[in-house]
Amino acid sequence: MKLSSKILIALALGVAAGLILNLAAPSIFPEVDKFFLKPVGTIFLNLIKMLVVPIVFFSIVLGTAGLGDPKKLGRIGAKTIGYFLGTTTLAIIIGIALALTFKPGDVGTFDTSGAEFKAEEAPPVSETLLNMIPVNPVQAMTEGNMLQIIVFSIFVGFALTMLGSKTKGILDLVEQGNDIMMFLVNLVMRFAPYGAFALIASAVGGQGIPALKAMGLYMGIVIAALVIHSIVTYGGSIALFARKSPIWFFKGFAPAMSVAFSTSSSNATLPVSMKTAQDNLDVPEPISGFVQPLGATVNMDGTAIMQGVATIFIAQVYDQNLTMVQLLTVVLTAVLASIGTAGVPGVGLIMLAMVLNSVGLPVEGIALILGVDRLLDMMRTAVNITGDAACAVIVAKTEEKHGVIETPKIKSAMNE
Ligand code: DAS
Repeated sequence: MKLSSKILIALALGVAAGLILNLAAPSIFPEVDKFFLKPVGTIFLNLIKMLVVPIVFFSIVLGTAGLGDPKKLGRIGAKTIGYFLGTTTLAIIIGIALALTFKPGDVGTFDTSGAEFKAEEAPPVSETLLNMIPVNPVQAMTEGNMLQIIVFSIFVGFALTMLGSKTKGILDLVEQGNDIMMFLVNLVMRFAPYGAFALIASAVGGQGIPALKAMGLYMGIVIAALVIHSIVTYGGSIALFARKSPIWFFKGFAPAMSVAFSTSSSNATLPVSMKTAQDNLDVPEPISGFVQPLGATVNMDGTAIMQGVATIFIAQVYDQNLTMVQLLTVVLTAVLASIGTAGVPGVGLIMLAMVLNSVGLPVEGIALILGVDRLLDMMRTAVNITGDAACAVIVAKTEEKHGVIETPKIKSAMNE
């Protein structure tokens, strides 16, 4: 049986186990969670997180060097950033439109008296963009500063391109380093079904059922917007610009989406996202290695959708009608806020505080949606990485006429 099928079955069993524990045996859930689910889930998470920094470095150096001349790098960079900004803007507009239509904050009564939320200070976007140049690349790697690692890797890859045969040995070394990392991804992925089961069972088992009921409409709107955006924006752009079948795309990328769903982390899923795009979606390594790490950090359409719906929901709960200018500010702030915040669990809420601040809405309103955010984070993370993969497929297809270098694919255990 294919690995992706095993992961999907593990997810289904995990949801069932979580619900049974939550509804039939809530008293034993904490023990089961503490001594089994959390440890298994954490082992899986740490195994793939272990690969993130080296795989981002090797793949972007290889990607940038593999693209050859700087003109091609510039063209691919422009296409990538253009697709990211366009789809994120579309995502948040879909979220806002649905929330304004179905008014989740107007139905039912929400107790805002005890609402408090300590917003972690997210750096202003201008500071993030200024700091993307690493003063100390090694420190950037030890700290896992994704944007700085990406920028440094692009410089190294560019240097390898310009130095050509003089640094052929280094390029071979980087290529071998990338092969090692991709082999380790395959190895770690054999553990994925167990990790996925434990992570989803822990999330569902610990979910307050009353919170799910109270926030049903809010959750329904976010999920509807995620589905609409995935089908219309990603499916539509794959069909239009890559001339490929959306079903082929979603089926091929399913293994990565299931890992993103389990881990709620674009960053942690990155090794799997790249391997899946290269193995199943015909994306050459140089393009996958350039587009997907960048996307995992600066492209978060699923998060933008949550922010659009949550902002309107909180405005409605606090009876604040947002003007068109304020709505446009929300769109701009959410798009900018997603740049620089790495894809880790819960980052969407930190960025939401920035968006609410930008239109003078009370940040403590986030406390209202906190109870259901864990489950929504799983879904929006799967959408975040799917947008990156859609971009990679489209860039790869539109670059074919320029003759992008194909690199040998490593036989993947995922397809066995
Ligand atoms: N969990 C984040 C990610 O990894 C998304 C979010 O928090 O909104 O993409």
